[in-house]
Amino acid sequence: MWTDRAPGDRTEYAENVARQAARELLKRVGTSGIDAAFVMGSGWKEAADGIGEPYLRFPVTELPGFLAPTAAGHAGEVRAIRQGDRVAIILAGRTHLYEGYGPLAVVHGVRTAIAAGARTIVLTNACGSLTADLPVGAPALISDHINFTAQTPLIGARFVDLTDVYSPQLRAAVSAFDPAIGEGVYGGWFGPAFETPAEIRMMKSLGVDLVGMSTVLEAIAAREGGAEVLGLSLVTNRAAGLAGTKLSGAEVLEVANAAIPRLRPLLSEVARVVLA
Ligand code: 8IG
Repeated sequence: MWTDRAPGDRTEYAENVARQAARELLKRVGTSGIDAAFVMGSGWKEAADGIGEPYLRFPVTELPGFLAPTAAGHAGEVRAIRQGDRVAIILAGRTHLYEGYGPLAVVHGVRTAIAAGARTIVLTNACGSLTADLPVGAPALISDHINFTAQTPLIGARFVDLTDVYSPQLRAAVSAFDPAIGEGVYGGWFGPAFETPAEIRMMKSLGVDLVGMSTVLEAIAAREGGAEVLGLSLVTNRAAGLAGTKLSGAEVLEVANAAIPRLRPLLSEVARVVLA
């Protein structure tokens, strides 16, 4: 449904599907609106209970426009948590560009959350690191991004300011809670192949610190929708050519599991801040 639309009407079409999904979401959540959404990337799902105990969970494919995720470690589940009279949803799993459904499918979760009222979008991911300052196993704040995908979720004359894509206030709150947390520029890569060592050298020279295959389009869609964005990465590998070894999916999940004890309290604090 996301790839067969004529140019020109596609963003409006996507917003309509998001409004339908939001209506269905709110029926189930049982409130007139939600306050925040957490998108859980690889490695973060297991730490998501730090956000709170869900009072509701269901397969994301039960909402209009959502696709069954194909990437390993992505369950494709919607959860809802309450904190006082605030509500957040957790999207455990996301659609990636490399799955081939296009940028509108990639940002549908973000658009749905915003159509349901979310003013804060927390985007998490697993990524590679280009710098020893952001070591394997550690979480990092995304300070800014470079979009290498040559894709955009915005079709039409939608000129969105991207000066502070990743909220300085939310970053400051996380840094105050975890002063040791690092911060870096995230390079968004189409995938699914990792970069070549030459591509990593190119990125390094352009100021990239972290590299992954998600987040950038969702952040753009969130800013267009007027929401604040927090970007959290978990470094699971050194980028291609920087370690002596090749990149493997198993290694990623292993590192992610070991990081759970550090990610869980971080997510608790983020939930406390964004649902205050
Ligand atoms: I996990 O090194 C993970 N995702 N593009 N490069 C890119 N995506 C990634 C990497 C990486 N590690």
